Amino acid sequence: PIRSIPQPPTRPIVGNVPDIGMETPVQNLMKLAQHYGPIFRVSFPNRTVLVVSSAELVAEISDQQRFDKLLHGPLIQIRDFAGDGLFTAYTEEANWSKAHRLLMPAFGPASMRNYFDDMLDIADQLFTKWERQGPETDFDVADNMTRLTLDTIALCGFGYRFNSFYQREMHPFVEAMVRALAEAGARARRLSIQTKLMRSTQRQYAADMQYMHGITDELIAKRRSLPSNEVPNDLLGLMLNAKDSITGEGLDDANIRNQLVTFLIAGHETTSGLLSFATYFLLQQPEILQRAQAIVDQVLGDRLPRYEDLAKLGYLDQILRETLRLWPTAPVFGVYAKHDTSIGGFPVKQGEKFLALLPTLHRDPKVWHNPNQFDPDRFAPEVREQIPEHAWKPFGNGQRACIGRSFAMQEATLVLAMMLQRFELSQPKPYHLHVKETLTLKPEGLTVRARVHKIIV
Ligand code: MNH
Repeated sequence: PIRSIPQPPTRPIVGNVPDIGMETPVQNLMKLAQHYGPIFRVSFPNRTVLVVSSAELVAEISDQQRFDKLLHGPLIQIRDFAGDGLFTAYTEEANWSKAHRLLMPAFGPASMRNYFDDMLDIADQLFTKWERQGPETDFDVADNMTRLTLDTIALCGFGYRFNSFYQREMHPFVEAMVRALAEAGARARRLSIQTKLMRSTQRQYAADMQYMHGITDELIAKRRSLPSNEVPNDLLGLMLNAKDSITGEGLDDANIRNQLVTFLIAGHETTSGLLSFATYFLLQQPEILQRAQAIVDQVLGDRLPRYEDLAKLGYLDQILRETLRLWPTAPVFGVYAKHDTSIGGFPVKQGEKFLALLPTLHRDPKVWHNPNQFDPDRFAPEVREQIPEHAWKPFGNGQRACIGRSFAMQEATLVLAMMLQRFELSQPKPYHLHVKETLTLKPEGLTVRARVHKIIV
């Protein structure tokens, strides 16, 4: 018998938009998935999508023979400022495969080793500030981690210092980006007539896009002014100079600008959230915090971390993976059916759109025992092979998966290690988790105090 795919009751014109809401769409979808199960339909004014959240069904839509990346509503809007950059390019756009081939070397093992000193430089700025401000200061975790990850991608990728730790306010790039991302998300849920009537919102959106483009132009100009013997061989160097092995072409100027906006955004938002949620879980579970700190003390002693130490900090890697299981900071990815097919016994038409809802996938009770419990031992090396291939997908799928995965994990492991090496962390006041959504997720309002554990020079 053909079952039909469930859908929450719809209203005229707006469909299910009221069920999804504006502030916390992902958390609302998680609640709907509790109620409607591992596949359900939601309707927007101009489209409908199937929300999929069991390991079994996500394994099916991860089959690249039958499904390809979908630019879901907000991603189409983000093309306004990220254009055909890697993240928002269509797979069949020539610039996707060209940039993918050309930029891959910047994320290979040799490059990762190269980034280490710059990552250390920025993390040291953060923790020197914590030392100087002292044990009575309440630090806003997400704010501090955002300054850190933004400065890190700009320095490693483009040799540029935002110097966020030397300013009171967050760098204006972040403000412009957060507002533009929020507006892109909101546009995807509004009727276009609504947006047309919002004149001041439109002006702000245009100004924010112009500001971000201005920053990228500055990065390029600064690089072009360097004497040739000082030009680093980094991400920006590849963008400006490398030639694609297949077409023989380089990236054009418009595409370079799009890649710069893309990497400034994709290269910091999600890693910042990961570090913030990891701090949240460590404060929640002091036994895990202590076990991690003991390992850090043993591996690092009283000296600065070195690249070779990272491989010995596997328990921190487990903590980060478990954090990404419960709160994957890029919480959804989309695919569409390349031709007529079926999943889970439901017929599927060519072009049908799907969203993989990762926080619910990552709590599938058929895969995860006691799924809401934070337990890094799930990712212990002896047991992690037993996790089904498509049950944990915080970095997306297949050829369109995250290109920055090892960059993010290296940065987050190093920062966590340095934080635990230098400080005893504590929570100034009880904190009730409040997950803020911009497109990515962050624990809003989480604060921490840091008493010196070891002084590292
Ligand atoms: Mn990242 C794609 C998650 C860090 C640059 N990233 C993706 C996707 C997910 C993702 C999920 C796939 C999205 C989709 O299918 O629509 N990324 C993360 C997470 C972290 C992260 C959870 C940190 C934790 N990402 C980074 C970092 C960089 C980066 C750091 C850059 C330095 N990510 C990208 C780019 C893409 C991407 C670029 C698009 C890749 C492509 O489609 O070719």
